[in-house]
Amino acid sequence: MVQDIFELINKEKNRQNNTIELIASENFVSKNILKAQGSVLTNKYAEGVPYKRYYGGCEIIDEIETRAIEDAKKLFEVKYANVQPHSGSAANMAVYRALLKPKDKVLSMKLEAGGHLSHGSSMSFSGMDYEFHSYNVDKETNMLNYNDIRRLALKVKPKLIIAGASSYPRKIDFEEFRKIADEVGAYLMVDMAHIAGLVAAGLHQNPCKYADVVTSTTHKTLRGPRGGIILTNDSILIGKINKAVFPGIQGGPLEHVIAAKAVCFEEAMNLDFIKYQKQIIKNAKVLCDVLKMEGFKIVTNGTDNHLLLVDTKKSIGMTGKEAENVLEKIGITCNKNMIPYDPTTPYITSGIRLGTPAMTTRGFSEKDFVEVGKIISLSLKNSENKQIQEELKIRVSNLLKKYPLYEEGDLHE
Ligand code: DSN
Repeated sequence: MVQDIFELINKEKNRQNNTIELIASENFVSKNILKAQGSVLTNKYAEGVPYKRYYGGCEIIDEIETRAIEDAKKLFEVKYANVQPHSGSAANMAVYRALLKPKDKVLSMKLEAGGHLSHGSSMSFSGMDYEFHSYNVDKETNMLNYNDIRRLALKVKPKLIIAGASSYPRKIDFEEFRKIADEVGAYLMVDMAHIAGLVAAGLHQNPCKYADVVTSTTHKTLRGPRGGIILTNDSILIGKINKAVFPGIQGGPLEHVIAAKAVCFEEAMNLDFIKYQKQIIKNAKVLCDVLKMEGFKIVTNGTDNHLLLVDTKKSIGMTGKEAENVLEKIGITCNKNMIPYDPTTPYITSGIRLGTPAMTTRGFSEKDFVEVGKIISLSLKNSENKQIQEELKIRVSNLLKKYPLYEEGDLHE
């Protein structure tokens, strides 16, 4: 029955309201984004690009998609944008198809060092279709070592180098990557999915200045709807990219999502958005400091961005999987995560990844993240003590009560 679905949606709304959300790639969108994404635009087919469609009745859709493209270009100071990719992986796939032939060589960041599945994992289309080689982070510092990457690039001679990560807590120097790519005659693609909000706010180097192509999702720090975008300054590449997206890998664009992307870009141009992004970083630093004070080992010993990686195995002898489960029981959601040189598997892991974008949206400031850090520490160190876990559940609930998220009637009931 349809009603069951709406009951489940409502339950999920309650779960989001009643949980401290620390998954670094998640966020809470505005009501305007929810409204655009839940709109009648879902009814429309619009294969093609604005003003060159394969269906009639696209005159309004053309205006909406053009608006999204123009806003994306303005926000990231770039000449061309494709806003149609259904996801970050689809954006990456389209770029590979635009730039590469099957089996071409690509150099990207190792998954357990912080990379992404679509950057060449053997389990993903990327690793199956192209010959990926990977660079690691430094064994001592766990940070990117540009000399090592350069040496590897000279050896591999890739056609494409990918910069960008899913769990790297430090700034990435895209200018250095550009120099390496130029030296070996490779294209440079930056996947800025995690840090797109920080880039939009001017708090991280803008990869559009250095890369041939930049891909991103719109739903992480950027706080938009779930989806992808592709940006470039190259007038020839944009043609190839547009063709790779449609008809290459996708059919009809999701125009309701594209409208929501336009809302997201508008929101990101607001001064409040810069304040929000600054607070994300402040909160991540505080959470990191508290956990360090509590004796936890943090990968790279700190963070420059919205996330941190806790080495739970070295800190308290707990796998990431166990830590994720313990925290989930007291109302804190995070994800187990491989750490550099992790001897375990992605399903077990030696650590957890904690991100501050979602709870910063909700209104958490530094003092709240001090409390979050203390709760996490107590919970993980006393995982067998039921009474302490019960007390911590109450502390989680008290924190959440101060910052309501979606109210009754905000969403489909
Ligand atoms: N890898 C996911 C994450 O960062 O959570 C996104 O694809």
